Amino acid sequence: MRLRASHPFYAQIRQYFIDRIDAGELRPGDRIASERALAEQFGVSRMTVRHALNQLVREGRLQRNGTQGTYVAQPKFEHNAAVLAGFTDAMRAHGITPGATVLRAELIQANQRVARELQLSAGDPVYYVFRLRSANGEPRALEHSYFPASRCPGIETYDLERYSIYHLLRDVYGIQLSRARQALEPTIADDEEATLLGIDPGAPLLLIERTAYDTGDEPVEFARDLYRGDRTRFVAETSLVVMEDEP
Ligand code: 16G
Repeated sequence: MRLRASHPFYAQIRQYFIDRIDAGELRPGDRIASERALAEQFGVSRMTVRHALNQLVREGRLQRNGTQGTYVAQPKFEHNAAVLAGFTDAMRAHGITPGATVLRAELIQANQRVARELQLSAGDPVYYVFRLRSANGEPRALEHSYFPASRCPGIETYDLERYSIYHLLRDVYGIQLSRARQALEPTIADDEEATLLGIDPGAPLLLIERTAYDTGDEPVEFARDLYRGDRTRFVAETSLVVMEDEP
């Protein structure tokens, strides 16, 4: 492929890989030629090649395997944003083994934001659970979840690496979730988040905030979850809402 002088070289190399992946000429698991070989092929510096490859890795098109090389990544996991499911159930539904590492699980006082979401007063007791979630052993998301202490006393004493919190809410506390309000926005990983998720600081993350309600329409969870942008897509099916009074 001849690069055009009018466009940044790294952007053209990035597009070249995107086109070949989308066309199915490069398939998940295929190994990408070395930086040196690509630099020669395109007649550019290795720095320029690396710039393009780094961007493709951040976007989840390519994946690095330690020092062994760079490969075409598996397609991103699609979370159905229109279905209220916990991480465990969402993964199992796709034959993926979910994992959890508990980083914190403690009784704290709700701050203003958490209190507002859970319809409590600031300072009221809430359980805070901070977990690293994995899919088939690969880090996927960081979950900060808050539950009103009065609804699930002692939840922190359960082994939250083994049990799904949504299953505990249902089976131990008799809480039936019925709906959730979710907001999705982009953010980037800070140093700590990057280390935990095994990505570079500054890599894209999807922040999803969820307030989940039970069948009595009382909020039972407020969560701030950070999903790896290179491995995750949120998909929601919509249908046309016909507006009355519109011409
Ligand atoms: C999901 C929820 C999170 C909940 C968790 C429970 C989203 C965006 N977040 O990650 O709010 O705490 O599931 O998972 O869906 P568990 O049942 O596996 O513990």
